[in-house]
Amino acid sequence: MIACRLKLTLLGLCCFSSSILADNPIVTHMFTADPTARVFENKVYIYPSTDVVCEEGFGNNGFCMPSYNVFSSSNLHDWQDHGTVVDQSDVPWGKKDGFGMWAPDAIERNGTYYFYFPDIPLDESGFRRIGVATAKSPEGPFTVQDNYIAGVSGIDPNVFIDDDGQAYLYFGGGEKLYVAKLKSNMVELASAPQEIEGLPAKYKEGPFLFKRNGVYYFTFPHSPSGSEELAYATGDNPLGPFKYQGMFMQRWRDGIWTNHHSIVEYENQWFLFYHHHQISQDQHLRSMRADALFFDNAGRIQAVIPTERGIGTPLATAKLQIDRYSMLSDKGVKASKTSGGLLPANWQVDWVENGSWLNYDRVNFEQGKSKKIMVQAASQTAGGTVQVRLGGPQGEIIGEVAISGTGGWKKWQTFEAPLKAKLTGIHNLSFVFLGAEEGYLFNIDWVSFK
Ligand code: FUB
Repeated sequence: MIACRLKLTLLGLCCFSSSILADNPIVTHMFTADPTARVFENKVYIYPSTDVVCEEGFGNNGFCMPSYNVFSSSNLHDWQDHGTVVDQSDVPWGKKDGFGMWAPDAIERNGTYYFYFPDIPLDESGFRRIGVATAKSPEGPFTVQDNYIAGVSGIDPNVFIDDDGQAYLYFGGGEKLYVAKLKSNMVELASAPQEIEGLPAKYKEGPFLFKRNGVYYFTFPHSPSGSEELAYATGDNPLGPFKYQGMFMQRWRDGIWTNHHSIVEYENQWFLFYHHHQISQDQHLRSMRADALFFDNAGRIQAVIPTERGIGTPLATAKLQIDRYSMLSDKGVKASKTSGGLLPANWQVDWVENGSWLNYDRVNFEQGKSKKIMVQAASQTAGGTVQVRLGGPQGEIIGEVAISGTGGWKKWQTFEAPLKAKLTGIHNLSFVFLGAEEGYLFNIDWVSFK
């Protein structure tokens, strides 16, 4: 999935850029957690923390988190990894081997980008202090301020600037969530932190506030019992009090305790960014994901169900990872992880039986240049046919690719057939798998329209 990797060292500044084609999880070559997404300069930027495998004696609460990266995209499918924005070794006031760089946030004010992050202070004045780094571009380079924000002790900073220009810093700290006003310099408090009122009991962290139609939505991971669900409260003042409105993403029940999120509107659609441990199955090695988020007519956040497909709109000419499907038929097909080691992660469509299908939504055929369908497939036995349809498994047939035996379930070959329709713009596709009544037909790695 990593199409290219460039590393340039120019005048001592290190610029790094690596491109990624993403469904869910968004990043498969490293572990990324606590994603804060922001819209800057008409693109979505994500600032996640990074999880690494812990060496004995390092990190805490099982997490080993040395740094932050930044990723950007305009179609939410093709992401650029701009590399590390802040590393623990860059923080003048932080422990250089603390591995405690927990959830961050970023915001722009008057052309300066402010990056807020927790770190373990050298002066042992708290579990975490919150520092700020600044840059003139959302990608950096960021310069870390000499000291942490005085008067704040806690984790998971989140910053919101209201329409009147007043900035607010939200943060967590041992079950409670707090808010303080920030001065316009964005690095000093303008009021003492106060506990947010109106929230339900039990552990809460990861505050994220946004405003929609004049309503302040205060969202947070909450653990009423067991792992964290994503919940929210609403109010008419960024300082609160808020009224608890319930949960909008259920808690994980497969061995990961945390979830951590951000919510952003981009091109008239709201999106939820969050994390899970799908690649590693280790709750301390997480991967960021995203799905669309909707409000009902009364402004209530609708429950978000995690998908493999995610939020991007890939070009038809890309290698479409259809194992990151939008919908899978009830039986006769699976999407299995193929990577033996932890990273990079990859999946394939497999255990395919006659009559099964999958849908893969939102493929951009642009001006209609694609003339043929290409399928990367492997088949121990006789193969079969991949029928490509528009809109669903009963939709118009736009091509049929015959797959023959390749001599092994991992012996990949590219098969192709003409694309029968001149497609322009964005289409939802369906792939229907046909072949012998008995047995498995083929595996598929990717599909592309050239
Ligand atoms: O990633 C470390 C911590 O776990 C975050 O700061 C919390 O919000 C939780 O996700």
